[in-house]
Amino acid sequence: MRTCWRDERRIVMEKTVGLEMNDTFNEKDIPKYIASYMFIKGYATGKKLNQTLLALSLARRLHENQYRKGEKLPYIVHPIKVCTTLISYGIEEDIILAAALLHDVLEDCKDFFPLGGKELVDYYGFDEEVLVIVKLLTKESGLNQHELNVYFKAIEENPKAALIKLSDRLHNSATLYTFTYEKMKKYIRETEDFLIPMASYCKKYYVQYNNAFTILKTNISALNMSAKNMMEKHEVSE
Ligand SMILES: [Mn+2]
Repeated sequence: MRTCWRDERRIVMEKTVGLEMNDTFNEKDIPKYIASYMFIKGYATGKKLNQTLLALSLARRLHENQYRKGEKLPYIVHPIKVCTTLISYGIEEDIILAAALLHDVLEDCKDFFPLGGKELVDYYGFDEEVLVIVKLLTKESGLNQHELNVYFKAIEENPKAALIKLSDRLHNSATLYTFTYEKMKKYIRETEDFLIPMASYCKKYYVQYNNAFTILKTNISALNMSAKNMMEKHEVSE
């Protein structure tokens, strides 16, 4: 009998990083993400987005038992949100949606990637471009201003990475209340200095994604503005 594409991947996956396809998932977490998980699964199945389907199940396994800081939500809600936001803004490219689902795995699941991410291509069969995008999005901690600038500029030169970065920022900006005061302030500043200019640049130069960049820019700007106003009020009343 012919083994199908997904069975082959499954065998490869079990052999390499010790992830078992029949692993059980934390029962209490499942209701918190399953609806949007199934939405992506249905959407990707209907459109035959194989990289996205593979990314969806891999991201779920890799982020299992990780939680969003300050929120009691399983971490996978975040990459899922970043992906569904892009779908709702009209993005339907397999590579982009797959990379959106995997955008935090090299940063947050290092133990599974002793080769630094090559595993995504060599073992899991992702397109080289998915790896390129995920690597662009992976940020070392403790970067200085110059390094940050280099990091954001490199993303800006790749419209697919930029779409994911901005969708990521939109979700994080919407959940800023989980941050400490200092971190919130830094984040708002960073959004102003790097992300909003990035959105303006991309909107102008990547016409094929103009619609998505326009909505991202509008929404991020609005959230950032209201967070900033709130913080200023707080400072005045101190
Ligand atoms: Mn993220």
